[in-house]
Amino acid sequence: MKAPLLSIVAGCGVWAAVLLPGYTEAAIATGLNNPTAFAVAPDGRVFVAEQGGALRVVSAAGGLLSTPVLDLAVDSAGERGLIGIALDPDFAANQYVYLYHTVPGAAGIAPHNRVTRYTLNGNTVVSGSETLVQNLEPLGATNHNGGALRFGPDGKLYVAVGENAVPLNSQDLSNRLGKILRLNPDGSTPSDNPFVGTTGASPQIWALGLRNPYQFAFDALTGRVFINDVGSNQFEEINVGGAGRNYGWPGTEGHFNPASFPAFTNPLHAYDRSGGCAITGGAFSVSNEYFFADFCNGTIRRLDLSNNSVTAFASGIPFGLVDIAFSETGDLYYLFRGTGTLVGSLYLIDFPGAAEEVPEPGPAVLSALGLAALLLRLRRR
Ligand SMILES: [Ca+2]
Repeated sequence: MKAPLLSIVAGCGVWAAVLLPGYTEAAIATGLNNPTAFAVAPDGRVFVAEQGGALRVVSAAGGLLSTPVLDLAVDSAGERGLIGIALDPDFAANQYVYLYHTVPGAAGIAPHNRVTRYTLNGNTVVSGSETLVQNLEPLGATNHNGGALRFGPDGKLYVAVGENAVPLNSQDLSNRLGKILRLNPDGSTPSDNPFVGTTGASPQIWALGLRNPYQFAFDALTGRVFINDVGSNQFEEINVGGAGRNYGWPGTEGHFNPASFPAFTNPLHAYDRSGGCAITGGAFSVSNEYFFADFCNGTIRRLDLSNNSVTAFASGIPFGLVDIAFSETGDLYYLFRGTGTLVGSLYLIDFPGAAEEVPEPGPAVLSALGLAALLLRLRRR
């Protein structure tokens, strides 16, 4: 990262993550109030969702803008609230941002999660641009909402939905709880979804058998998708996404004998409570690795996808690590929710060496324009 260009927040070095030799970190923004998720724009801005409903902007130069883009009225009880964000693959042109948020209950209406699209104009929202994408099921419990939104390389909007603390929802195709949904960006259902035509099934379902898929990530280089499913009292899972796959909750948790559960797909990696308590953010590097974070023990680890071995990458981050993603320059952001006297913050871990000159492609695919820019940039070196 080009450190001199960044406005590093002074006086907030309240912890120092333990990093591998050669790696350094810096606070890019502090003062966030219970942040839950973030998205990196092609221009280097970072949009951060706060649970209470505000969408905040971290400028490309670093530093949190004082005025939110918008401030939604949400139900933020328990794990509800503004808990997911995605930028349109064509964000630079259309300025579309998609948010996953809990609509408060009202007379005759139970609280429920909703995906809404807004159009931005700079760091403000275009008045009247609010567009409903999808309303989800009425909620009972306040926990297990999922919330992550991602665009796939197919241009579809994938939505992670928790089982709302009713485990049997995850195996029930008649509702969308405990599933990954696949939608057209306008909320309509793609005709090639796996359960289109299955009697009694919601055609929006793409994968099932998940408990609380808080975050998931697409690999921009290969198109594969990994789903991080928060476990109950046994294992945190990284599952390889696939149309129609069933990841087994609540029948199984963690690895199992396939002969016993032939309908289920084993996780690629699972770890027990000695390795943390809740898997949160995941991000693919350009080097065939998958980085993943744990909420409770403040670690970011990396899964080497050439041999599925896991090694430590960062530790010593306080309780409350909620999301990670690579910057456009191939460095790694992590989002800390805040706990006690420690305020919510966005940090950036600088990757040394040549890797920092290789941009991590955007959330969907490396566009022709992006490829041209990359080639131009490499040529200039
Ligand atoms: Ca599972």
